[in-house]
Amino acid sequence: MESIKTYKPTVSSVSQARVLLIGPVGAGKSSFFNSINSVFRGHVTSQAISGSSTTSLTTQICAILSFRTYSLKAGREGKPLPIILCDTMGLEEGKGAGLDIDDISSILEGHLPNCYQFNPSAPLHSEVHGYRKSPGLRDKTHCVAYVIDACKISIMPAKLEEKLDAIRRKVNLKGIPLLVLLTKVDKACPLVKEDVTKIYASGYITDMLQEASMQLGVPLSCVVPVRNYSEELELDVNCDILLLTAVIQMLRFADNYFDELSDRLNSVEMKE
Ligand SMILES: Nc1nc2c(ncn2[C@@H]2O[C@H](COP(=O)(O)OP(=O)(O)O)[C@@H](O)[C@H]2O)c(=O)[nH]1
Ligand SMILES: [Mg+2]
Repeated sequence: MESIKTYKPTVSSVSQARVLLIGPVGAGKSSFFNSINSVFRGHVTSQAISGSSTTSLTTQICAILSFRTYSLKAGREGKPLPIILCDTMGLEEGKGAGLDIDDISSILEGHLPNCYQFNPSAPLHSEVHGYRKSPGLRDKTHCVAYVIDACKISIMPAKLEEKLDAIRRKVNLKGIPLLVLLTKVDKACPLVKEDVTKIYASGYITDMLQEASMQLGVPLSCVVPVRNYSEELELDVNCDILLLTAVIQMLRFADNYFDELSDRLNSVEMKE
């Protein structure tokens, strides 16, 4: 917690690392934000609406607030944490459903205002209220996290896989680091459900991490298992450890982005 609180991006114009969460409805994006918020609050909270059924009212409400940024604080009256989590509306399989590649691009580039509502029948254009025409480095995405349900990794629809593949290529081109949050590890393995410290001893989980790495085209070291707070009322230090490890990984990846950026700038200057 301390190393997260004291993290500072290496670029002076940026005070917070901006991490974009992308994944299908129900994967645990809102729950991840809630869980991190809970760890720093010291008790379980649920600011972001999270829902269980894809047709439930809560999910519909979530979809209305289809893009929003969440800031986190170190405790109830604490200072803002140097990380911002951006939550997107679910990524649906079909074309024309959910976020499309161009919307993702606008988010990555920092054009979208907070709480932007996507309209599937009218594409995003630069005249929408709050659209940032020339976003700064602080508005851009510094790290992308795919949020994927561990139980669904082996039954991922081909359309969704294609979409994630296309986004990965775009994200790679922009030099933005990508990691995968594998959620619901408790549901995926009874051993882990009982005792989350068994996570790296579980054969199931090892297989799932490997499968996620292969299917999504990211190195195994970029797949991070987490167990979000979902039904429980009390914090558990072992869940906290996984959650905080994921955040630290995000911050290290954001650092890679900033380093890469200054390298690119230097080589441009050298050419000139
Ligand atoms: N058991 C378990 N349930 C989870 C976990 N993460 C999320 N959930 C549940 O999965 C459902 C969907 O989560 P939500 O955060 O709304 O998904 P989103 O659509 O990606 O924002 C909710 O009922 C959560 O309580 C997890 O790690 N373990
Ligand atoms: Mg959500």
